[in-house]
Amino acid sequence: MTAGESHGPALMVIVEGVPAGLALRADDIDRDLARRQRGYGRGGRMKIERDRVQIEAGVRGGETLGAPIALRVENRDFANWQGRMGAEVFERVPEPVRTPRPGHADLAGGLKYDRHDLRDILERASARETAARVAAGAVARALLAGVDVAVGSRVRAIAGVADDTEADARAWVRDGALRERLEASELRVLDDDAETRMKQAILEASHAGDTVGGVAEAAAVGLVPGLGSHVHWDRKLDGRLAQAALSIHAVKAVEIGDGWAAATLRGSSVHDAIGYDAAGRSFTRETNRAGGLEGGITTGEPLVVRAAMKPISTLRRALASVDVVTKESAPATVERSDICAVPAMGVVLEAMVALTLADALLEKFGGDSLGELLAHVARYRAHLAEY
Ligand code: EPS
Repeated sequence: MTAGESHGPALMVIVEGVPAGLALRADDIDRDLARRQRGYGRGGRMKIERDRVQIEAGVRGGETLGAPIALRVENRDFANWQGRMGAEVFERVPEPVRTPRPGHADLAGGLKYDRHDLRDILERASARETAARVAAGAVARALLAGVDVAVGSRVRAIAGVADDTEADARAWVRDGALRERLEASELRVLDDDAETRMKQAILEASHAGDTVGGVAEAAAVGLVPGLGSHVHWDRKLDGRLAQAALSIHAVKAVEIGDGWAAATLRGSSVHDAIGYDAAGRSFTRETNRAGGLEGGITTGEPLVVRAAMKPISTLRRALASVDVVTKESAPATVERSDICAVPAMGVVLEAMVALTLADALLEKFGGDSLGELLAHVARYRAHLAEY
């Protein structure tokens, strides 16, 4: 559970259920927080913040205790919002936000929570909250790394410009040249030419007072077959991943494996034929169009989830709106904002995938300590070889 407003004192998150004995350092979390802050097309806020985690509880001497882990990320910008944010009664009522932005939570949230200063909605609806998710996701990532699972992301498209570079997730998620290329790229892409054209589109949108969206892909490698389940709708891992991905700010569509494209093809060119590797005593696939999931269960192939982000709804050239008090037409509120946050969304998607997979892992294997969890996983791997 996260808490925190965009311009409040801090973002917080409590992560529950992590076994004892997992090595966890603030540096591991800060690395992901920094990755979330990057990307061509970000707004002024990222120049103010230097997101760093404070581990407040659940970790002692660099190892988890099995207790709830409490994390805090300070908002440096809070210093600039004295008298307008914070829990104390205001000395002077701050200027209210009264013209909702089409596409943001402003109007729907204002109606629902009966607030006429829409700042009461937008502060919590802001994508700033994803910093807390990324902090929590880094804890999940550390747990997954303990069972040799790695999660990464790449940007697939921005403003209609695609990076169609074919690359096996096993190659770009694990450390190596491709991963380094992704981390060095301002837009987290593999294709330099596509990156140039994407940046141009972002720049043009910026000049026009507009914003752009796109698609990011997250992949997890090293998974055992058997996480998730076919037996109930809410235990199917694809459904749970879709919920996790769609909960990210501005994400409007999710795709697993070949997703939408599979709907246009024949079954014979969609499903992944099965083979057997006698030496490795494991089942094999030459293709992975299913994106690592069949029947809501991991197959052991790379798990591939894509999320489509709409353009950010704060437009410098504002769309038409209505003052929620006077009901008169007025341009929508303009808050400082990003032009494009697709690379950051990819890092958030990694966090949501990691959290969902960590849940599924603990559900299947359990264990109060890391040692117990690893023993359960080892026994299951031995069963798979004997199957
Ligand atoms: C964000 C922080 C926010 C926005 C952005 C994401 O900070 P501020 O409102 O001070 O500029 O930049 O959120 C949105 C664009 C939005 O519409 O909510 C962050 O930390 O990622």
